[in-house]
Amino acid sequence: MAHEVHDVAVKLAREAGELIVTRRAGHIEVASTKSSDVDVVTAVDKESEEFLYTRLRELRPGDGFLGEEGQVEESTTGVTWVVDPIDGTVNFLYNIPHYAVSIAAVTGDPSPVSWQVEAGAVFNPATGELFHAARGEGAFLGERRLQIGPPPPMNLALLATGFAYSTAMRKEQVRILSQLIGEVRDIRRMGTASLDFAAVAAGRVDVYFERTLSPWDHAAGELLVTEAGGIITGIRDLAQGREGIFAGHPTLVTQLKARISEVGGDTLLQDVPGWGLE
Ligand code: 2AM
Ligand code: CA
Repeated sequence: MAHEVHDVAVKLAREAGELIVTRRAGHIEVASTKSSDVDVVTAVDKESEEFLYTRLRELRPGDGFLGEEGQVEESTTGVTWVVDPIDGTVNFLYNIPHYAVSIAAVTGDPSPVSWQVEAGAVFNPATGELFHAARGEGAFLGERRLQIGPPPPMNLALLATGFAYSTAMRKEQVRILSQLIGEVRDIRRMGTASLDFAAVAAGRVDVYFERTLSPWDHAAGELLVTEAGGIITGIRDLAQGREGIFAGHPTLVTQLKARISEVGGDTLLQDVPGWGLE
């Protein structure tokens, strides 16, 4: 099963990737905004999602679908496709070559609390890099197998993170980072969650932490990390998800999680005043 859906994920990530990079050669403008003025959608996000939805209906009739731009289909087979048709939309808008199509096949209820990720593909069409994994079969960049190495001490760790679209939440995140910046090698904010997970799997950063992500931002990325020998966990004793997600070597994740808790970075979202997103 993992193998079958893996091949579909890879094929469609490439196809949708080719579509969005071709569209990027033309004029791109913001079509609408979502949670806030800076949370943008272009016509290409919608086109890419529509394309993936249609292709999956052809290739995998009966499977469910959960896409960022609103397509939802219940599964009758037990498999659901969790899809971000363009992850890193702001990078896409500015033509920064760091955006991706992220596709995962999950079984069980398609929610991070309960899903099992069977396969995932994260394709950056601007660089041609394809990260992919099937459950139990390893994570790969192209043909190269990925394995997370021994963890550096925290003061030599490169930490990746991202900011929410809500202003109140961003201010809170900067407050936390102002504590951590003196305690790690450096911080990266690259703007594309799925590629942050891929970077952890590929050893390009040591550890990653972010809050307020949605299921399509991390479904495929999770499997890249766990198949490369890392762990995925949430804040406090919660499952990974909207409240928070950590990815990396188990030792480093445990240390970072404890430190973030010490500086108050695990306050529940509902308790961050005016955090502003539903
Ligand atoms: P997007 O480009 O598909 O919107 C930026 O930190 C990364 O997190 C991007 O991958 C972005 O996905 C994703 N993201 C989506 N919603 C977010 C939110 N509410 N807060 C933080 N990051 C979000
Ligand atoms: Ca998106």
